Amino acid sequence: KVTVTINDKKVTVPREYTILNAAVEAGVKIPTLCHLDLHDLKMVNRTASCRVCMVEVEGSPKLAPACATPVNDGMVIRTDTLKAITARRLSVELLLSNHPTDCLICQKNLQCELQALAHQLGVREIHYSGETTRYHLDTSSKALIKNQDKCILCRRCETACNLVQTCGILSALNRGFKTVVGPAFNLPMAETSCTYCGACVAVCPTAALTEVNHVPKVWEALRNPRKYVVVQTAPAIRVAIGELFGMKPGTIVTGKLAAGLRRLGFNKVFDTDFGADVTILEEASELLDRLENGGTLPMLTSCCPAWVSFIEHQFPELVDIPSTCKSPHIMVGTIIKTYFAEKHSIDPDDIVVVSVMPCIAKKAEAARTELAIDHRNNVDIVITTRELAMMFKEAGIDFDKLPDEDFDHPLGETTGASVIFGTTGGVIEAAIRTIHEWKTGKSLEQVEYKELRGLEGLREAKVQVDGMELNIGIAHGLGNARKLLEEIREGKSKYHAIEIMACPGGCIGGGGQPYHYGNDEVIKARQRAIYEEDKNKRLRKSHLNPAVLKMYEEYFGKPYSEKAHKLLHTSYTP
Ligand code: HC1
Ligand code: SF4
Repeated sequence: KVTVTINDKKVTVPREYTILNAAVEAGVKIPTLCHLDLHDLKMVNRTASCRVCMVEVEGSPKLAPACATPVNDGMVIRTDTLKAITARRLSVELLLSNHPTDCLICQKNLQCELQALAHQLGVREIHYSGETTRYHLDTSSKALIKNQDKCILCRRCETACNLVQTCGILSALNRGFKTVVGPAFNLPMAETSCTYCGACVAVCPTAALTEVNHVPKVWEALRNPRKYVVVQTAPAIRVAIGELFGMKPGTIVTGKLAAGLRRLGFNKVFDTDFGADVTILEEASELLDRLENGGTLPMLTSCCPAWVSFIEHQFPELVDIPSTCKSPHIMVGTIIKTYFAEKHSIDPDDIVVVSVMPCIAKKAEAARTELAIDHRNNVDIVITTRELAMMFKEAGIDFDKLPDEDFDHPLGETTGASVIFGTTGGVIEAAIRTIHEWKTGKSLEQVEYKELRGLEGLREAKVQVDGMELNIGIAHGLGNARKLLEEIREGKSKYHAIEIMACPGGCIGGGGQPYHYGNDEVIKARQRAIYEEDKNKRLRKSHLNPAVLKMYEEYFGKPYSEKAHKLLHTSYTP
């Protein structure tokens, strides 16, 4: 331990701390911009490129960046001297001098960290002017927009894409004033192996990387009297969207969410969790089939589209190992345009399915032609949690005053097993609950598998099921997934089943969720809320969902039937 003094306050901190870490302990706020430290998720950006956190260290003629300067015993630091304040303002003004000031119409308006910093420092004038750089807007992808004009070269996206996700798409090109961050040869994003995981979008402090905005398309569908517009919402939305209306992270707003969607005018408000329950029935059947009939092992979960795209691009020889199940929201879309449409005599061509997802990769997934049935996409529009919040605001819906309402039935009836899909570890826990009861024929009393929970990037557990020991692996973050895939490729994997989610934390940490601004307590609070929501559910096992069982009886026959295969499963393209 070492003792340092910051603004006259003494603190004793671990030796490996930076001045910034120590300042937090001392209760002294140092502004930052490029810095990012999601400690538990192991996403740390310490490039010290923005020079906003400059502080004075006694005895040193030069200012030091607090984020990248280690503490020493006896160090005396001041963050509030005229010299430090002037340097900070200078850095921000220089950034602003080459940054568009169209804040009013920017996708990140009021959510931009550069804007917030300029406000915090009281910047009212930019004293520098000179050459500015202007680039072409990259709208090539179906999921994200890259606006180089708004990039401040903080390198957070590079850290997320290269160090955490190991995708290697984004890096600095050129030198000096001409430096840009982009794919090799500055190719359009759609021509790269980008998985659209959105990890870069989640950490970009400005609007240099944002999701493609599909809100206008939803309004257009809702305005069209000939369209029957159905919405479904992912498990992770209900524990996060409240943050955009001033609620604490981890506030569960399931009832308000259903009520708000109804106010927007959707014909039906369904729940993706229904599809998660169906996924479990299909995926558990598939795993048992592979275990009992010598199929390919380990089986990998397939609900995360960024992860699917990652395996297709980077491990093409392994595309036969993920489960063939379509993801839950695609299943719900399929069920709406087949079972539900037939039952209610609605022409599927008149139905518009809108998915509200915490994820930007779902936008690209919904457009995949191999998921279509009779050349018809099952999900027509995907909007993120943030986009839905914009719609509520635009419609003047006072979200926190909404009453609690239920989803519409039958595709709104769900279990706790489907809720936990929203966090890392949840899909496999849900599957085990069902496999256990199916194999033993006995009711499982202890449904919470604590050994599958947590935020460690790679976790494993042995689960006993009817005398059979299942080795389970869990990875979240594509860098962690890569490690498990390399083991499989080398024939060294000991697992029977593996859950993979591309986003650190799982869907709760998705690239379409309210920004966490580098605070991993936000992700932890959402995770706690997911488990609490599961606890509050009357039914906690997918195979007991009465609406799902009724649908199988009326339409699919049984899980993993030929019809289920045709409509609810897919294949992957190496
Ligand atoms: Fe997810 Fe899923 S859990 S992928 O993480 O399997 O996006 O929330 O909707 O489809 O159910 C996301 C979340 C979501 C699907 C489900
Ligand atoms: Fe990299 Fe994911 Fe961003 Fe694509 S979406 S550039 S893979 S971090």
